[in-house]
Amino acid sequence: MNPRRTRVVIVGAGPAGLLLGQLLHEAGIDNVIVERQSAQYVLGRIRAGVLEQTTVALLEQAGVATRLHAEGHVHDGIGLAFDERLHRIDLRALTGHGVTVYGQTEVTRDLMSARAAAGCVTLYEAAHVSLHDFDGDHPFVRYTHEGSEHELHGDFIAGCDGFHGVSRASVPAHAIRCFERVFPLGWLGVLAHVPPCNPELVYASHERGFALCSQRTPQLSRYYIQVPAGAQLGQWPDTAFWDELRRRLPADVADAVTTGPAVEKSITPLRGFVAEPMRFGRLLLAGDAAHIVPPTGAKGLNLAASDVSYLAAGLCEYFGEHSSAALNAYSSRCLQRVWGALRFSCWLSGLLHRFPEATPFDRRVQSAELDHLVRSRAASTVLAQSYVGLPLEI
Ligand code: FAS
Ligand code: PHB
Repeated sequence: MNPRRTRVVIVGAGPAGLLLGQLLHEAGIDNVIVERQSAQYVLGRIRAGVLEQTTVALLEQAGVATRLHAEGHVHDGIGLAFDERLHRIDLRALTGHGVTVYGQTEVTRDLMSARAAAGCVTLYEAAHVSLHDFDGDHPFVRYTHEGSEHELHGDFIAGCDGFHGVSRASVPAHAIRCFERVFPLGWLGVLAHVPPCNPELVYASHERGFALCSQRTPQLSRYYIQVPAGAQLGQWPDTAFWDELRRRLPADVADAVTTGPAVEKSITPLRGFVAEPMRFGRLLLAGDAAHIVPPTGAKGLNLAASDVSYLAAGLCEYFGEHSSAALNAYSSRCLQRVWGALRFSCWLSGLLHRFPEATPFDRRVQSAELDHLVRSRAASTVLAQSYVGLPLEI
């Protein structure tokens, strides 16, 4: 039986939608998630791998951090590789914080399990989702589920349906302003059941292009190499990927790379995108539905979490104290953090990648910037502060 009414209708069961649903449930606020895909499909998407301490704290608040603490790995530093050398940025010494390596897939799995245990309603494989009357006081969502059409009414709609979702697309053009920068490159990512080549992540800047050595567990590694915009997976058999990855790493790091069959391989275009504002009456956007950041700074998932933190606080204040102050401040509060993350991610992307239009002069400046970054404690501190993430101002 599909419910007809709830407090908050959440569109999308990715990390943003699931985390919001869990925080609202913990606060006693009824919510229903409407998701286009199956749960298996959602879990099959391989995405982020690095959690800021604020995201870890949010997952603890949501009661879903047990496995994260048991299986996640706290990293106190990251490596920057260039000019055939590996330099360590000591995040913990510079900021007092590290980051936690724990895949988005596992975060999603933990949130799905908690939601099912709580008996909250998630309507998977809901088709033809449409949003209605969110500029008034009685918004609702229409959708098809198991062959029948349904309406779900609520006090608010949370658009957590990602970059290609229906929520942002439902906002009239005159009410929204979008900002976008598309980089002329993408990331070819490979997930393989092989041990990581280095105890911590390695961001490599090489004349052939950027490479990233990341990981999920001591037996599961995630690697990326920069590819031109429009590159096709068919051009990259596993052997070609591994050869190119190793060419872009310092020899000792390359020698430590264990190759193996790709269990997942995908290409992600690099773009920055922001929709302003993030609230339209009783529709509030969160996560990738409102913004996309280049994955270089490992911010996408963490921004989705901070949006949700602000949104959950605003909805709790609305339903608990009959005040709209926090909801009225939601968009500006999120956007300040979003643009700060974009500043960092675009800067780091510009520093580490090779751009076709770059002149020899540009490349010398890029090298000097990398050199300065590892020689200057002040410069390393600025990088480390942005990478571990700033506190949430609730
Ligand atoms: P999501 O896109 O994760 O979830 C949206 C959900 O809404 C999906 O389940 C979708 O099926 C559903 N949906 C869509 N349309 C719908 C509709 N009409 N009706 C109902 N449901 C609908 N971030 C990093 O920090 N590091 C990375 O390495 C990284 N790699 C990425 C690789 C790829 C290919 C992509 C696309 C993103 C990557 N990101 C990365 C960013 C990513 O992690 C996002 O920030 C994160 O998934 C955001 O979560 P959500 O906002 O929940 O959006
Ligand atoms: C990942 O592990 O997928 C990952 C890690 C760090 C990044 C981007 C992606 O900056």
